[in-house]
Amino acid sequence: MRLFVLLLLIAAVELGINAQPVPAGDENIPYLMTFGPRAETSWGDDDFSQTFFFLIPKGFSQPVYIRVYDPDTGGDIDEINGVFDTRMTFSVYGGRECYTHDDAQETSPAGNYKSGNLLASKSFGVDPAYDKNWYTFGPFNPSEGEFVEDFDGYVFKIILDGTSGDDGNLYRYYLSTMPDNNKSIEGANAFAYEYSFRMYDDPNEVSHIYPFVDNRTISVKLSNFDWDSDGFIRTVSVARKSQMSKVSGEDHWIEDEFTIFEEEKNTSLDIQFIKRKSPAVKNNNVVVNVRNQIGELLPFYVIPIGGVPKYKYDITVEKSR
Ligand SMILES: [Ca+2]
Ligand SMILES: [Ca+2]
Ligand SMILES: [Ca+2]
Repeated sequence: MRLFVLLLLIAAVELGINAQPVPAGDENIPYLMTFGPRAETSWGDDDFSQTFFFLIPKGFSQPVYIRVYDPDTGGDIDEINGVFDTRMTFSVYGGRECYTHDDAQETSPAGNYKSGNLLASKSFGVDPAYDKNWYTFGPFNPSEGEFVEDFDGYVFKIILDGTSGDDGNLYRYYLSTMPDNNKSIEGANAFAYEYSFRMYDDPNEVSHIYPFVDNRTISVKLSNFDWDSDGFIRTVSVARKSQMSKVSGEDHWIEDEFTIFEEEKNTSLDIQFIKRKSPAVKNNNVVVNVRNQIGELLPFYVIPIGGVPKYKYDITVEKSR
C-alpha cells in the first residue's frame, strides 16, 4: 500500500474522524468565502472563484451528495456591498482529469480549470429559500468521480464562480450519503489548493489550515492575501514550535519562505490564524496558498493527514545537535 493512502487511512480511522463538513472541526473556520466579480479585491477575494475537491475511498459504492449551506448571496450571513445584486454558479465535475488536469490544481480560474465532466450546476442570487439552509447536489455514483490511484479513491470537484455583482457569498459544504441530512462517509476527505475564507469576528477564535508536506518537499512558500494586519499567522509542526510568518495588510499578497525539516515530511503543518485582540478586525476575508520549492501547491486537507501535528520537543533537540 502506498504510504500516502496509508496516511489517509490513519487520519480517518485512528482518529475516529469520518466527518466531511467543509470547513471541518479542526480548522475552526466559520465560512468559505467568494465574491462577485465586480467587487474590489480589497474586500478580500483575489479572484472570485473557489475550487474544492472531495475524495471518496474506493470501497464506498453508495450514492453521495454534495450539500451547500447558505448557497445564496443575501440575508444575514453574507457580506453586502451596497445592495445585494450578486449571482454565483456552483458546478460539480467528475470523470477524467477533473482532478488530474494541471489547471484544476492551480490557484487561478484560468485555462481548463473546469476540466472533467460537468455533472451538475446551479446559480444563485438572493434566495431566501436557501438562506441559512441547504441545497443538495446529487445523487452521484462514486465512480462518476475521477479514480486517482495515489488516493486509492474517487475525486469530485466543486467550483464556485462569482458571475455578476460585488457582494460576498459565505457558505459551507458537506459531503453526505443523504440528500436531506448530513451523514458522513468513513475515510472520505476534502481538500483545496487555495483557501478563501472568512475569519471569526471574535478575537479569541483561532483558525487553522493544514497543508500536507510530502517527502519531496524541501521548502515551502506560504502566501496570504488581504489579512488586514489582523494579528499573527504562525506555523506549528512536529518539529516547529511556533514560527511567525509575514502577514499582509490590505489588498495585497505577502510571501514567506522557509525550509522543511526532515521530520516534517509526510506530516501536516498547522498554520494558525491568530486574531489581533484590539481593535478587533471584523469581516476579515483572507486567501491562503502554499507552494513547494518547484512551485507546486500543497493540498490543504480539511481532515489533516496524520492528524493535527503536535510539536515534539525531542525532535528539535535532535535536530539542533
Ligand atoms: Ca451565502
Ligand atoms: Ca452589491
Ligand atoms: Ca481581509
